[in-house]
Amino acid sequence: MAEIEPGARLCSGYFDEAAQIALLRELEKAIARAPLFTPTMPRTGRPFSVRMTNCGPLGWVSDRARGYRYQDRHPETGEPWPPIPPVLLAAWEALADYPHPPQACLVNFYGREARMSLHQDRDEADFSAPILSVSLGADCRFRLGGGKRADSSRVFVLSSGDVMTLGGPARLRFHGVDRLLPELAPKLASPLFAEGGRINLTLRRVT
Ligand SMILES: O=C(O)CCC(=O)C(=O)O
Ligand SMILES: [Mn+2]
Repeated sequence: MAEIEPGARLCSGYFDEAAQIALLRELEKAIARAPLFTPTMPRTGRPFSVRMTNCGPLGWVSDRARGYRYQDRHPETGEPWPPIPPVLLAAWEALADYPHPPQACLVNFYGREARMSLHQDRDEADFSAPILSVSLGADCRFRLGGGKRADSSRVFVLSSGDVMTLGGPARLRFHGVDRLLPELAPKLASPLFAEGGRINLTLRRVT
């Protein structure tokens, strides 16, 4: 576990290949119940380049009419989100240093061209809990900025099995994904990665 910036910790290879494959099987089941959807930006209605779904009591969603928010139902099926896979709860317990379990697990699916622009995670009522983020699949260029959008930023490569936590002084730092890197490593066998891509799982306390 390396502290890459105050409050930002990177645990490279936290999940070994067997654990990554077990987690992927759980995600295949979760996505069968709660299909990936394409969120849209508040006001403009512009589609995100990532597709998303969630696990847990609450899920993060966004659309033109109602903007960024958490809700307890899938926006398209109207069903509750599937439970957070136990291996992710165990990772939270081991790494989050927080006395309560996560309430939301956002699942971001990045196709080869997807990216995520610089943003803060600030739709949660309580910033005392960290964000815990797990990478699966293709490597990406992850950008970590400062507390203001214009602050300088640094790029880190996140690889399959890596876990990053943003807590304390890093909890509200801007961050984003510039792009995926060409896949040199063998792909994880999963129908989800038939055309490559990356999955990011973000565990959060919400209320
Ligand atoms: O994909 C990532 O590594 C970051 C995802 C993220 O920042 C988010 O979902 O808020
Ligand atoms: Mn984020």
